[in-house]
Amino acid sequence: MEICRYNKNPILTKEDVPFKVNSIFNPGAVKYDGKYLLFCRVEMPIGRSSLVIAESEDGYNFKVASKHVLTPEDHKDFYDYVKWGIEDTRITQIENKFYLTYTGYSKFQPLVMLSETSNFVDFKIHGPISEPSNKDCAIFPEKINGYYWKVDRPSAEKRRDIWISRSPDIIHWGGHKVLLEPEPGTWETDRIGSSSNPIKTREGWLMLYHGVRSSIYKLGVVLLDLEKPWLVIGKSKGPIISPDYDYERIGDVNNVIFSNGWILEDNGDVKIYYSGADMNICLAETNIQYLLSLCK
Ligand code: M1P
Repeated sequence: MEICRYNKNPILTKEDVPFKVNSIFNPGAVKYDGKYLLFCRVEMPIGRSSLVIAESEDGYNFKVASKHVLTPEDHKDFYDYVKWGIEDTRITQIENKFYLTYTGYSKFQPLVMLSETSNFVDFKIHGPISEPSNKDCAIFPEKINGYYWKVDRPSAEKRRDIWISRSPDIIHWGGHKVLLEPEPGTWETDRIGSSSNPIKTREGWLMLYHGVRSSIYKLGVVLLDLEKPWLVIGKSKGPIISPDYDYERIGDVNNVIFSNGWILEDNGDVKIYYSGADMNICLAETNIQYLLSLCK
């Protein structure tokens, strides 16, 4: 199996949202209580984003909830950091809790927000876990060497690299290291960012990431050492999926494939939820063995 787009893509567009939005895109993904949940970003007519849940029994047919699950206004103590929107959630389950990292956007520029939930109804909002400018944060699904670990993408001057850091309590982070730099002169030369929370495999932590050249967003995959997750042990030689279809090429931002959620099934199949052109939600399917083979 290579990487197969679902033949009914896109699986969600703004017409599927029961209230007025500009677009629905960039969902975090998780399986909860036997159902597939997408934590979708909806850009409201005013141009600021909130989050809404779409739910499915089978991972293909989703129904969007009739109201938001999280809005900037819900972030009472942290409103100044999310006033212009909350965007692009990554969801990680650690034991019976789900941790959500997402971008808070405001006049202070993007930063990483953290919330937790155990039921997707009540949320404990912890607030920023980075300074600006930072985004594309994903937390590893278990402790390694006694620490929680995350990847993120700080922006400094002209640098856009993926960094890794660790925490004793998931709130306070340190030990920052550069994990991955864009490969000069290739499809990812301008910037990279982590796409998804890493998946544990026997061969290492598998992580999806996006790379950009000339504003064209594509996805790649990288393999990290199991015990020393700051070591890259393999990487796809090129993009694994690129914007080829109209629903990926034409939209609010042309030529974008962006993902921040994937789901590993018990049989090793992987559902990659992604967005085309910052406008819709699509699905591509593959499996772990194939993704690992790309990193050799
Ligand atoms: O327009 C494509 C994407 O651009 C940004 O991603 P990044 O800063 O990582 O390059 C994000 O704003 C993302 O929401 C958007 O889909």
